[in-house]
This record gives sequence, C-alpha cells and structure tokens, in this order.
Amino acid sequence: MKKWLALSAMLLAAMLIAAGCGGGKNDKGGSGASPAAAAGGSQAITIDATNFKFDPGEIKVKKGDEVSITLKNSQGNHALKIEGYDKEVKGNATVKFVADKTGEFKFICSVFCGKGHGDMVGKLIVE
Ligand SMILES: [Cu+2]
Repeated sequence: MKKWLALSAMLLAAMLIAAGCGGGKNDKGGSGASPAAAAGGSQAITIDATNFKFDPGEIKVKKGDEVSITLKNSQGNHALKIEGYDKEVKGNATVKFVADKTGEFKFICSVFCGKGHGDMVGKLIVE
C-alpha cells in the first residue's frame, strides 16, 4: 500500500513538473477541454480473405462501438456476411455499423468461391 502511494506521488510530481514547463504560453483558460467522446469507441478492422479462410477469424468489439470492417481479398473472390447483424461486405470494400447488440455472431463467405467455401466461417463477438 505504501509503495503504491509513493508511486502515485512520484507520478503526480512528474505531471506537475511537465505541466509547469509547458504551461507558460497557454493564456486561454480551462475552456479548451477536448470535446466529449461518443459513448462508444471506434474499431477499424481489416479481414484478409484467402482460399479458404478469414484472417482474423474472430473479431471482438464492445457494444456501442462504431465498427468498420474492411474485407481484403488477397486470394480468390469472397464476401463477408455477418449473420444476425444483417451486414455484408464484398471483397476490397468496407462496411460500417454500430455494434448495438451483444452476443456472438457468425460471419460467413457469401460468394461461392470453391470447394472450401463452407469452411469460411468466423465469429464477431460483441461484449
Ligand atoms: Cu465463398
């Protein structure tokens, strides 16, 4: 416990020193606070599609996140469809949506791409 306190005090001191050095020219008051962040974060994910898998095959986001999924077709011609979210993205394109429901959602390739087509399955986890 004492160690933790000492560490906090050191951090605080370091912050004060840093602020003291750079703060001289700031003549605007405290109104410069950064704009309020949106409730959710944002997640930009690129999924690489090859014959016959998605990489990564599992993606995880938080509820409320603005999700942007880019599907890159490195090999073959694929598309990605998220079941339960009713979202689809074709190869070399991006789909954006807000992850507004939690759960695990399967995503599949929605373009018939050959004998391994049925193996192209992944999972979107919204926590
Ligand atoms: Cu396919």
